[in-house]
Amino acid sequence: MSEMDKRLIQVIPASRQLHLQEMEFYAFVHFTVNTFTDREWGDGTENPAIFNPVAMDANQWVESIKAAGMKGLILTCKHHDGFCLWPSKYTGHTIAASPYKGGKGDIVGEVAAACQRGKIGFGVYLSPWDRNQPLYGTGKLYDDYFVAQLTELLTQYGEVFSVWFDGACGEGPNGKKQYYDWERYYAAIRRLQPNACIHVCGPDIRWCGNEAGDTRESEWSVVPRRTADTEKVASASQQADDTSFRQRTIHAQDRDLGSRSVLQSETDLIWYPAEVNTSIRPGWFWHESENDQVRPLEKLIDIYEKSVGGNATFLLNIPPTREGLFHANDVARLRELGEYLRNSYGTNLAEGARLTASPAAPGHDIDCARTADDAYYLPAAENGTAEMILRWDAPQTIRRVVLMEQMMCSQRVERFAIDAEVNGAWQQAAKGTVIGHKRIVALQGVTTAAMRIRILDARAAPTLRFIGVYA
Ligand code: FUL
Repeated sequence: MSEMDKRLIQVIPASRQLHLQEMEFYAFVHFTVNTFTDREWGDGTENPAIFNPVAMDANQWVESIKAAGMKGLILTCKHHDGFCLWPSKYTGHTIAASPYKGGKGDIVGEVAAACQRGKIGFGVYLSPWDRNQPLYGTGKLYDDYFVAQLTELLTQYGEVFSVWFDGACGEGPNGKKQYYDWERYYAAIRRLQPNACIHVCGPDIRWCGNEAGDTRESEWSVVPRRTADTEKVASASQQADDTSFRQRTIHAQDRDLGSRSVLQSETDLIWYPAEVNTSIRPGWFWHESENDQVRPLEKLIDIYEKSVGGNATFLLNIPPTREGLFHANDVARLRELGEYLRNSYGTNLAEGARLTASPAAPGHDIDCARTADDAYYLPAAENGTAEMILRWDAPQTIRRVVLMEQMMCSQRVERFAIDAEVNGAWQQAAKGTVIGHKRIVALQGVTTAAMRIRILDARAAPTLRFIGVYA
């Protein structure tokens, strides 16, 4: 094994990161005064009296989310407008000042309880940028305020799997900018919810670099530490005005974050996997005019297969209406997506196949790759290659192949190919670069009685935790 390979495979995920990667697909819910003003960004001057979701039902959200196969929900507890969906003690600009439940409501509490009942994860989005809070731009005083609110969210609502820190950032109500004490925020989260991942402007999960749902062909989880640093750049967002600026993760838009050539000269490497965040509609918030613009099923399948199946997690936003319900069009689309996923990935043809492979290291034979538990196949040779062959008694028509590495051994595979046996000879049916947590390979309905997977380049010996083959 080369010195470089040895160095690269030392970088492995923390258990909170592993857990999030296993969740794969989870929901974003954008809800605030904007839902009632028909805007995407509020300016902080909204009257709380406008907020009154009369048919609010967090259980309906959770049921729809689960029907789509999602494993968690991240709620915008406070967006840039500063309005709090829980009765924070530290500001009057909250749900307690709204007519909702006569000022006695707590939507964060309702959603957290619905997630617990539905046995899915609950996560919080708390916008550092607060356009209502007079302390914004004062430095430590605003940091005190922000940490106090974080503390409320992380101590009053049970286990939290995610704290999502947005990069959008501008001036507060006094025209001042705030420079956030990120390290202090991170320390509070680690102390109060050590299992929560801190996303985007945070050290655990990186932004994929766009909001359209695109994934790179090669999403690397081992990247230079500087990739996690933030910088301030002018916002490209439509809503931005001249004074807005955006705090973004440096290099978030670079094409190649972690190939061997990028990492060669880097000495400080971290585990920092990608998350793909996008909305089921054009906007993040609900707008009546977008009821007929719910994304087509085919588009959502494509994003799912490229993100979850491209070593990223998929965070899909569904905005509730003014009533406090997911709209019927979104509910229907989520159900269709769940049905597609269950039908497509329900029966693994690899289960009935004879499976052989290059000689294995002791305790890691190829049968370990039959189920997605922690056991994994590991070839004895450390030269970065391996071959696996599946044979069936009768030809099978194959549309999808799913491969998973064992992330506890780092991300190793750099290049692979899949072949089908046609008239007694191997023909290449697909090729790819990284596998990581999961790679979904689409084949155009290849009919064959034998399939071969070749790992062509890997850091040290590749690991294979799971092989799935689907009609
Ligand atoms: C952006 C925000 O400005 C949008 O409103 C939305 O919350 C999105 C997820 O992140 O930076």
